[in-house]
Amino acid sequence: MTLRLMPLVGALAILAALASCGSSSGPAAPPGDDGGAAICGCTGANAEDLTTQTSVTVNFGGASGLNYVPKCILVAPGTQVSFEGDFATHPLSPTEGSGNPITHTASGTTAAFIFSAPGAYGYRCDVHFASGMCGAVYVQ
Ligand SMILES: [Cu+2]
Repeated sequence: MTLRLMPLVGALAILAALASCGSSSGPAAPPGDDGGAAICGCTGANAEDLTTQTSVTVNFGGASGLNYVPKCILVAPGTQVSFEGDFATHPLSPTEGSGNPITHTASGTTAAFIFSAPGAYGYRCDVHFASGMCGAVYVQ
């Protein structure tokens, strides 16, 4: 009986060893190591790290002036980013980033977008971007 179980025990030990090997992965790329150019002065490296939050609010216009606050953010995949301000005065448009979840918004005072895929996504105010009214969302 004992002898018959020996091959099974050995197989299990090998499987356990393989499983532990499979769990290792390469070092994570540092924030901002996206290989791309800065977006509106933002890089992943200078972005505000909000990866512990599942939803983030970016304010613009009003008390924030011709700015998005916070302008450069780093969030985890699946995070909802809500823009709050007057879109009629500050129409929002996506810029950089393929699959950018931001859609053109020119009315209302709040719009929320889910950032599912890792990447670097830019946006701007159509009226004031020349004055630096733009920002970026890094997802990692
Ligand atoms: Cu504006």
